[in-house]
Amino acid sequence: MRAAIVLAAFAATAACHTIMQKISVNGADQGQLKGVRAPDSDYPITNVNDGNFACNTGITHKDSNVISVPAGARVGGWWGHVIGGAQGANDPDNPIAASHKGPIIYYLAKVSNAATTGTTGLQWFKIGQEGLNNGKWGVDTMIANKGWHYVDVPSCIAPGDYLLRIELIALHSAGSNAGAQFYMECAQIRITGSGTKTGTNLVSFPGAYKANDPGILINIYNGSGQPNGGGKAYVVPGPPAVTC
Ligand SMILES: *[C@@H]1O[C@H](CO)[C@@H](O)[C@H](O)[C@H]1NC(C)=O
Ligand SMILES: [Cu+2]
Repeated sequence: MRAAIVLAAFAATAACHTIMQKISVNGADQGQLKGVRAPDSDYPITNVNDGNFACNTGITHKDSNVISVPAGARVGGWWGHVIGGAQGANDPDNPIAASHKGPIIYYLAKVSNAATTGTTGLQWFKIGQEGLNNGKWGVDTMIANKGWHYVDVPSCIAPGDYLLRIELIALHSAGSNAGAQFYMECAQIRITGSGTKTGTNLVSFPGAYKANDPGILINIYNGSGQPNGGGKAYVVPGPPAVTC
């Protein structure tokens, strides 16, 4: 009960959110907001049926860059509390408030032109994720890496244009309906190589998630208030990731 009251206070302050705003490819920083579609607002979406659940709402940062990504490359996403990173000096909530435990998940959708494509009606497939391992969440890894988190693009992905959907889910208030916070941004990429796959287990956004999925409607705290999934395995939302 006590934990619930503390959590409600966290949710009410609402000043501790995040935005994914740049990409790296095999360690090479692609530049702030280059090839990335991002909003100015760091607020999450909390309705899994939101029409803009694919690539977020209120997109104000969008250019025509398409980032070249060799199949098999390690791609990084970089989060900041606000656009640019920290909000003022010694911002304890940059890249995100440490309370915001949850997974980081990566999807691709094949498109004909990554710079110009819309985001409705796309078919997405998962390429990677970090949920909860030994008490450590994907978000914990991202904070420890100063805002960076990585995925290896499977080597079998066919060349061509894709949107890369990078999603962070904060579960600190997810014990009640619509309490999970979804932070997603999309990057415009062009995969090179000789792969042949354009995805399996395709899903739509919105559509792929239900409000009561076990990884979305979940009390992550154990009886001592530790955010360790209550000692149970955490089921990352969405379909299985593609395998080569
Ligand atoms: C909650 O988890 C922590 C470890 O993360 C453990 O030390 C503690 O005993 C657990 N509490 C309960 C009530 O299970
Ligand atoms: Cu927040």
